Amino acid sequence: MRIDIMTLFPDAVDAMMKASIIGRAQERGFVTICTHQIREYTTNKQMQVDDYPYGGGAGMVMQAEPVYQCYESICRSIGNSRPRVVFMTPQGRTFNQQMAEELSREEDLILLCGHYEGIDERVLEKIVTDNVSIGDYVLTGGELPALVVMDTISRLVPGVLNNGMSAVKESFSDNLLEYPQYTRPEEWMGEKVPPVLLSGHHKNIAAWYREQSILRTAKNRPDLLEKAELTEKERQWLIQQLEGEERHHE
Ligand code: 6GU
Repeated sequence: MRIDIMTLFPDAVDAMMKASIIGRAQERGFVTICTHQIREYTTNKQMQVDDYPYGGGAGMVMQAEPVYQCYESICRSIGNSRPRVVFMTPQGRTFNQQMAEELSREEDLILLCGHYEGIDERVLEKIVTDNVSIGDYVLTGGELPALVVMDTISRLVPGVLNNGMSAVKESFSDNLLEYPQYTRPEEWMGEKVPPVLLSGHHKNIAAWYREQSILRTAKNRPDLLEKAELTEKERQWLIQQLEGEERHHE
């Protein structure tokens, strides 16, 4: 998969994407991430990309032309194909795992990061296919959201994670959170690892994982639990657990 990012801060994006698992995925050729400096597509001497908003108001607006020329240059460099263009904006649809799975199936993808108070609407109308936000809070620019989106998408590309299963059976795939995990030593600061995990009884261990996932989701993300598929037995068990804890706190 290839991702092209249009930004005013390509160095910041490059630095982050060189690190860790995504950096290794790039070295091994599973994903290619190319940053593009929008400023390089200005035609004025000062290389200015922003200007005052028509109608007045606070702040500056990024001009249409440099963004458009940057986009055209990317399309030319990928054989004149027209990939989806994702504009990172707090006005977009809230990003989630399902959107990541869908985007990870694209061969090419372009991410557009805005700054200042926004980008001239006319270029957005011409090139943007998807508007994506990462949550209900406002950041100063689209770079951090673009990094979030790229990290989430990249790890779903086949081959990026060494263990083929690890991207599948995981938080959100079944609307349940991950169970707690433990490693050596068996006792740390007086706290022991749950005995079932040392039992070697795989069926009991799997059942314990499932219970812990359900319990965590109920406590931390009741909104997710409503979408999870629990058996009637599991629902009854959960009610008992939560009632038991309530008594414990009294
Ligand atoms: Cl995509 N951009 C900005 N500037 N702020 C955000 C966002 C995006 N998503 C949440 N807040």
